[in-house]
Amino acid sequence: MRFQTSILSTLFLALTSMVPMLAQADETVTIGDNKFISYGLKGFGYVGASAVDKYGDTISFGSSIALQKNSLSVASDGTYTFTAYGLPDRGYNVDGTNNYIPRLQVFDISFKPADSDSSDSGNINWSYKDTILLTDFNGNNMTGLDSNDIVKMNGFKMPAATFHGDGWGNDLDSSSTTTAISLDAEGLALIEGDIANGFWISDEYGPGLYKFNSDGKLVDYIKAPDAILPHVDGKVTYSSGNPPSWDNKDWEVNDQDSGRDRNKGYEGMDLSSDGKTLYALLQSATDQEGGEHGYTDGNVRLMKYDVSSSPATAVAEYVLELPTYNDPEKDADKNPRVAAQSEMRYIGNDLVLVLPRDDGRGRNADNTESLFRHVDIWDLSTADNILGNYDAEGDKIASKKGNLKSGINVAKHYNFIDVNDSDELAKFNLHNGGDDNPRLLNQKWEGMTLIPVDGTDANDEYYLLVVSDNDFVTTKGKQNFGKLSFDAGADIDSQSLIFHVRIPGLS
Ligand SMILES: *[C@@H]1O[C@H](CO)[C@@H](O)[C@H](O)[C@H]1NC(C)=O
Ligand SMILES: *[C@@H]1O[C@H](CO)[C@@H](O)[C@H](O)[C@H]1NC(C)=O
Ligand SMILES: CC(=O)N[C@H]1CO[C@H](CO)[C@@H](O)[C@@H]1O
Repeated sequence: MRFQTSILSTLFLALTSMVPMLAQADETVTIGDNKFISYGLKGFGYVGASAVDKYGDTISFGSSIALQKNSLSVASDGTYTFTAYGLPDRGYNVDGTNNYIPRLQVFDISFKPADSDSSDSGNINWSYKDTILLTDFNGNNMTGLDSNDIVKMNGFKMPAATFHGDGWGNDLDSSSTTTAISLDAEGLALIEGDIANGFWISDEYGPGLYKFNSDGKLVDYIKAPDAILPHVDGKVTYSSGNPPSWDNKDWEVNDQDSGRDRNKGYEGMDLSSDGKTLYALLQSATDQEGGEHGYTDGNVRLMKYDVSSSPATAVAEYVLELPTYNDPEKDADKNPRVAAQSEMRYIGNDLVLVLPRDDGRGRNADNTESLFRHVDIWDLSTADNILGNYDAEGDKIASKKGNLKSGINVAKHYNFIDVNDSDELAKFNLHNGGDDNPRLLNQKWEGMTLIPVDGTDANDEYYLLVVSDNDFVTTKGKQNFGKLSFDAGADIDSQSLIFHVRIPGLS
C-alpha cells in the first residue's frame, strides 16, 4: 500500500510539474510520508430556496452531508451520479424554535467536473428524492424545540421539550402535554457509508450522539462527559436559550456555569470507514474554557469512542486549537477572532478534515465579505490523550480567557483549502464579498463529504462536496407539514461547492 502510494505521488509530482499552470493553483500539505493536495474548485450548484420536501416543508439540508457509497457511478462522459443524505438542523427559528421534526433529506446528485462554469444552474444538479423523519426509541417524533426538560428512555437521559398543544402554539390551554427529544442536528455519518446499516447524528443541545436505524428510529445514545454537559445553577440544563415563539414562561433559564456553549455543540462528527470508531468535535471551547467569547474559544475538545458494541466506550479525548483571523471591525482586545468549526471528516491515519470559518458574513448578512473560511487538516497523533483528566463538571483544559493549560499537547494544524480564494470562485462566476446576489457565497458552510474520483479509493483522489446551511431563509416558507407559511424576507439558495483533492490513506 505504502509502495503504491509513493509511486502514485511521484507520478503526480511529475505530472503537475509538466503543467505549470495547474501546479501554481495546487496547494500541497505534507504529513509524514503523505502528500495532501488541493487542485482547486471544480463545481458549483444549488437547491433553490423555495424547494419543499414530500411533507410539504421547506428544504434546508446543509448542516452535514453524507455520500451513499454504493450509489456512485461515473459515466463514460465523466458525469458523476450519486445519492447523498443532507441534514437540516432544527427548522426555521428566526422568531423562536418550532416543533419541526428533525429529518434527513435525500438527493440524487449529478455532477460533471469542470475547471469553470458560469451557467445559471452550475455543474452540480440536485434532485430531491426522499425524506426520513427522526423518531425516538419508541417511534415518537423528535422535535427542534428548545429543551426545557430531560427525558429518560432506554436507560439514557436526553434533552427534551415538554409542551402543551401541538408544539406550534395551538391548544396551549390543553391539560395534556407532549414530551419529545429536542434535537438540533449538526453532524451526520452513515455506518460504512451505507444508509442500510443506519447512521449517527451529532447534536448541539446535549451535545449528544444519536444512533439511528435506516428508518430513522433511535437505537443508541452517547452522553457527553460532565465537563461538556451544559450546567446551570449546578444542574444539567440543555436549553440553548431559544424558547418557542408562542410561549416563553416554561423556558426561562439562567446563565450557564459550564459545559458546551449554547448553540455550540458537536458541530463535527464522523466514523472511521469500518464504522467502529466515532469522533465528535465541539464547535468551539466550553464556557469554562473561554467559550463565552469569539476571541477566547479556540481550544476545542474532540471525543473518540469505540462504537463497535453498545454501550459505546470513550477511548480518547484530544484538544484541537482552532485557527484565528483578524476582524478590523472589532476592537483590538477582541482580536484575533477564533474561526469556530462547522464540520469534521475522519480521513484515516489519525487525521481529520475540519471546516473552520467566521460567522455572520456572506449572503443575507450585514457584511457580505467573509474573512476566513477554510477546510484544514489536524493530526490527532501529535495530541495528548487527556481522557479522564478534565472530564468532571466544570473541569478546565484552559482558563476562562482561553489560555491552554501548560503541558497539554494539541493536534497539529495544517492549512489546506481556502474556500474564499477569489480567483477560484471567479471561474464559477462566484464571489466572496460585494453585491448580494445568488452568486455571493452563503454565510454558513457546514457540510462535507468525499466522492472518490473514478468511483475508487485506490487513486487517493476525491471530489470534496461542501454544502451550506441556508437557515430555511425563503420568502415562500412552509412548515408544520405544509400547513403554516412563513416569509423569511429573502431567498437564499442552498449552495454547494466541489473541490478536487488528494487524500492518501483514507480507505
Ligand atoms: C444539469 O441540468 C442541466 C439542465 O437540465 C443539464 O443541461 C446538465 O447537463 C445537467 N448536468 C449534469 C452534470 O447532470
Ligand atoms: C409525527 O408527526 C406527524 C406530523 O405531525 C404525524 O402525522 C405523525 O402521526 C407523528 N408520529 C407520531 C408517532 O406521533
Ligand atoms: C486565496 C484568497 O483569495 N483568499 C481570500 C479569502 O477572502 C479574504 C477576504 O476577502 C481575502 O483576504 C483572501 O485573500
